Amino acid sequence: MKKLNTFLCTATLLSPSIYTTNAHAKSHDNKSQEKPNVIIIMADDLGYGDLSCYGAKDVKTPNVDKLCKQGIRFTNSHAAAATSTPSRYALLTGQYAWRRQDTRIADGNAKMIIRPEQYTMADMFKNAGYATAAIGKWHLGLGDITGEQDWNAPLPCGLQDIGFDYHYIMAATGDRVPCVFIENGAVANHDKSAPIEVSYKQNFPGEPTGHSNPEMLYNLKPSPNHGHDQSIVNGISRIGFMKGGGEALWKDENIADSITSHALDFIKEHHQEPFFMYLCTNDIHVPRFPHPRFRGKTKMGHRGDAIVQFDWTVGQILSTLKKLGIDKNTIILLTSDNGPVVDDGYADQAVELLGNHKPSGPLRGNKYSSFEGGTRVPFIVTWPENIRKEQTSEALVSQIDLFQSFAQLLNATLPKGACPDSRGHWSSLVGEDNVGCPYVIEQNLWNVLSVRTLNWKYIEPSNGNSYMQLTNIETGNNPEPQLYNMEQSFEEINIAPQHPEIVEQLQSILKQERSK
Ligand code: NG6
Ligand code: CA
Repeated sequence: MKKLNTFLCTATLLSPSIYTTNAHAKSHDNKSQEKPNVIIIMADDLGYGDLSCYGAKDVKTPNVDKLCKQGIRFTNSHAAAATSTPSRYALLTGQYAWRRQDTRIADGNAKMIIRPEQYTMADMFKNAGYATAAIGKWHLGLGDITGEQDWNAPLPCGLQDIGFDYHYIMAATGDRVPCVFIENGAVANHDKSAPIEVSYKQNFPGEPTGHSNPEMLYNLKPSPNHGHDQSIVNGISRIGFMKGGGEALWKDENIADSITSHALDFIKEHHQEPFFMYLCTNDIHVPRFPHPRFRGKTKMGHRGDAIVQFDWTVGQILSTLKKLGIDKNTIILLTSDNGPVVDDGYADQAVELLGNHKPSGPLRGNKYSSFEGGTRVPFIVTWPENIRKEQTSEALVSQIDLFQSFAQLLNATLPKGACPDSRGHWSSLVGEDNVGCPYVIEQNLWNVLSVRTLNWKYIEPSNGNSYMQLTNIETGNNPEPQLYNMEQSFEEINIAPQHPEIVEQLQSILKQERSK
């Protein structure tokens, strides 16, 4: 049974004094419009150093920079995990993904990982009277049973069961089948003449793959040994096997346009009521294959041009909000699900053309890693009506805390057990507190945990490889405990042997968290 009891979960507005975090809040005649709209713009694999407002020189992101100037740029901001599925799970549920066994990078035919009885951030907004939408990359499973979805019929369990009124999503990633959009629980633009079948076990008889038919890869070829050499869609081979799709199949060069236009439509349709939009771009995940109008905008090839395409999406959102006159009372949070990676499976020349660009800026490690580059991500918060512009905050913040922080904004009463790991830090998000939370926990690809405080970083010992050859990434795995003084130098010198007392303190935080 669905968990929602709207009587128990009513959420009311905070008193105006709490809303008015700075002096210039405006009054509205229409009561419902006092509630700010909330848009989370979640980029994919965008690194701490990939935006010009975070120091990138070889790619210009004027729209994100403009957004950044309108509010607060956070410099010590973290995703809960170094890969997509656990990171997004934590954000939407307020529960650390490592508490569950089934939250690793999901296949495109994974069952819905967030179960209908779980209370999500979208449920909270919906109960507070918001129109809610998820648009773009999903990657948290669909349907009731893994591998058993009928992609030619409405799915039995979907985002409508976890608080989203509307969704237009990619089931998993651009590099995983099925390569179609799902709109409100069914394949968008479904083509009856080409029924869809999906398998992550075996190919369908007679269907070409990147492995057996490399001559069909007219758009992108896989990098050796990564395994993106299975079904071919739009001249690009993927992870997993699919058959059919016909007219419904996406064209990679149009994905940003499709996601953006659906986001703009949702905003236009709901601009007269409060809305919550979870907008997840496909950019800049692989396969990077930006629209021709963005090609050559950087000297970094598809990876750089995909950043420009991401920036365009942000610009479209900003100008639409402005045109509709709702920009001032819209909160935008722009962030990324995990750190950057250069070669993540396709021969798109990202490595060869990288030049001096540093996707994770000054940080050590990249996507997948326990080092900061894995989980420390861009994080910009704006709300022109109530947040002072041009601020930089060093507060320690994590995406896990967004749920409870938005609950503070909404003054929401949450059901028992909701968002168990999320802590309310609204004052940090609006720039009133520069310290943030006492610690954040981060998870790498191998489920190794780290504890980050304002000054320290502890990485627990593990037996995994210290280096991921495929992606050329330092994993942070080490059989010895690691301790870094983050005030002095990022993660250069392991000083665990010199500071057993601090190691012990941070270990006890982990132990305590694990035992919850
Ligand atoms: C990895 C894929 C990578 C990417 C990642 C998910 C291989 C070798 N690599 O397993 O290409 O798809 O999963 O990325 O299969 S994420 O950002 O969605 O977590
Ligand atoms: Ca990602």
